[in-house]
Amino acid sequence: MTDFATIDRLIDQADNILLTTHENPDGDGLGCLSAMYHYLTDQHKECRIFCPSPLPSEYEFLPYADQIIHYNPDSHRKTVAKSDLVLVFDVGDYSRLRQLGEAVVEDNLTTVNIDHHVQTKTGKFDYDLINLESAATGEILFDYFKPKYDGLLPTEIAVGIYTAVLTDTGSFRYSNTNPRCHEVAIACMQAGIQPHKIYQQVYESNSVPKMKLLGLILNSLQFAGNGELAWFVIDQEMLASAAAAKTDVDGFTDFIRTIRGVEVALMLFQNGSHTCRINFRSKGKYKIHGVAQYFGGGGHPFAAGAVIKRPLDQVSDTVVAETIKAMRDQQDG
Ligand SMILES: [Mn+2]
Repeated sequence: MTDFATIDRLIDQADNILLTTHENPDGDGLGCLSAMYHYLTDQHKECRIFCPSPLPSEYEFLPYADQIIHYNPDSHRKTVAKSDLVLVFDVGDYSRLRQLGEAVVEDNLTTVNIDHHVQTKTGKFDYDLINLESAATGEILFDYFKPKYDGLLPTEIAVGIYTAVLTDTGSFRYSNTNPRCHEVAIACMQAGIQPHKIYQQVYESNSVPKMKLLGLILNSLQFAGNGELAWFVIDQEMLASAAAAKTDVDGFTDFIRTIRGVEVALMLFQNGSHTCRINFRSKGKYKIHGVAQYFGGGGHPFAAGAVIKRPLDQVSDTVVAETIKAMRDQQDG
């Protein structure tokens, strides 16, 4: 396990620093990218941000959002090769860096992973700074930046850090919310952020197609395990009939979990003809990262997911059955 002093040294020695986070990025990973970009350019470092997925529109408000580039090997491969340090945020599973991760391995670049997930495969990064107690990777970055700015963060950094903690705690509501999250929020407010504006950008910018897709989901919602499991399928037909985008599915699993009596919500999303994405959210009675790991994914005890490289109709029954089984095993145990 590495420490902040080591990260300082690595940054000090580097001239071209690459920043990235996982595919289907969330507010935590993106907030960290934004905050770190500010810090590094402040330190007069050459810095680039490449992401394995496009930037979701609700995060376009982040400082330096225009610098968050969707990685494309054809145009960006040479820039990766020129980097001498890669800072990775919020990645518990190296494969979630997709082609960018492959390029980094090919070029034998020095990698640092700053994260709060259980690591599905260890030893993939040169340096790991993991704190499983942190509600968000942004909370770890807050601790990193705080002494550098004598406690008063630049507003640009505070926006990213606050967004990270806000989104990973579901607006300070999930079971991972701890006193530190609120300390971070206080410090970010003292730094001049406007929480209501960030909230509106992140949570009140749903598109009409996204809401139409939600309607289709609600109409086809299924229950199992004495009503404790609510699960739903999103196939390409539903996506097309709502005119929704792939990124529109984010957040639905959290919403379905809000139903009274539901302990676990499960999404089965056909995100290609031969792949599907599954998402688990638990209220806290059942841990669901084990079943996510069973399908090759990972995450946190109460929020996890996986990508399965098989057609949806071949996996849906198995995923539902394994989820029910995992819940039942925990009842017995
Ligand atoms: Mn996170």
